[in-house]
Amino acid sequence: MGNWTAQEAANAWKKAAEEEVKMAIAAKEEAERQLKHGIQPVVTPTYQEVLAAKQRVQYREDLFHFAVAGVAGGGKSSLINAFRGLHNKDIGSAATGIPDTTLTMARYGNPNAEYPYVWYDIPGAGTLKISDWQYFNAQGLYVFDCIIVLFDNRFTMTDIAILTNCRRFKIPTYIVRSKADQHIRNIMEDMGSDNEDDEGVGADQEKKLYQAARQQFIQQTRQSVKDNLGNANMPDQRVYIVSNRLMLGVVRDKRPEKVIDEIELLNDLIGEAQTRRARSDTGSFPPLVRVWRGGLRVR
Ligand SMILES: Nc1nc2c(ncn2[C@@H]2O[C@H](COP(=O)(O)OP(=O)(O)OP(=O)(O)O)[C@@H](O)[C@H]2O)c(=O)[nH]1
Ligand SMILES: [Mg+2]
Repeated sequence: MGNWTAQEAANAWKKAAEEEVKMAIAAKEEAERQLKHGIQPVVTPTYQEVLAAKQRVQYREDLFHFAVAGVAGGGKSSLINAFRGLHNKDIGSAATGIPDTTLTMARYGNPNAEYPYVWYDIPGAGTLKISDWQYFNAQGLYVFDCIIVLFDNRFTMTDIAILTNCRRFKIPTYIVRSKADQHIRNIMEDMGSDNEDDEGVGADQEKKLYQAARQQFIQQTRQSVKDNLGNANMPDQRVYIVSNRLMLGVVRDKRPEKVIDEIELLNDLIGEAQTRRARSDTGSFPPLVRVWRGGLRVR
């Protein structure tokens, strides 16, 4: 081999090395671009992982497993308590109100063991130091039968990430906005309500203000979810607007006034469980009216 060919070989080698570096940079840039656009690497759990995740959550074929996911402090535990007919301070209820209360997944059966529903309060994605898609898989969220994505102030990319993952695993999802009572009160104050005088002269004015604030809150919530889903190229999906206390009232058949979507959410969730059961043909969930003591009445 002469000098020239050695030089040529060296050049070829150098060129190949450069090419390799170029490709590595391109791959890195592509990964970063995808990251920036919230495109997640597709990670499919293995059969063993699914089994382990089911074991962790004590999955049972004869139960319907609802998970409530969302930001820390958004009202997940409070909503689960309401679904179970419990006040936040009742014995057996999920702890609420302490920042980052729920750091590990907690499981809550229905107080009446006869009812085949079980609730999971899962830690907010923001409370853990892992990315959105790692959150979904790390928490084993793919084993749940239905996932409620709860948000309080902003419908975020984290919420979108959960919905995207649910689509991948064909898990039915419900988008819920919590604390409607608080949000409406805030808007009323912005509109000039003094928050007093429920009776006298100002009562009428307050009622009108309430109606206006409520209308505005509902409209803004529906629009912002629609926009956010659209921006993320997700199909449109209903958002259920609720307050925990009114949800509790509905569950306890107190027929509270001022409900927004509480009754429909409860109905639709139970319907979801019943549909699944009908599909899998392994028996049927109790009819709606037997599910919660007192039953439900649709508006
Ligand atoms: N006004 C109002 N307050 C609510 C509602 N839901 C929850 N809260 C309050 O919001 C605070 C947080 O509620 P939690 O249920 O603890 O929220 P969380 O999402 O479980 O919080 P972490 O477990 O810390 O992630 C508590 O003080 C609740 O009382 C609601 O619908 N209306
Ligand atoms: Mg909690």
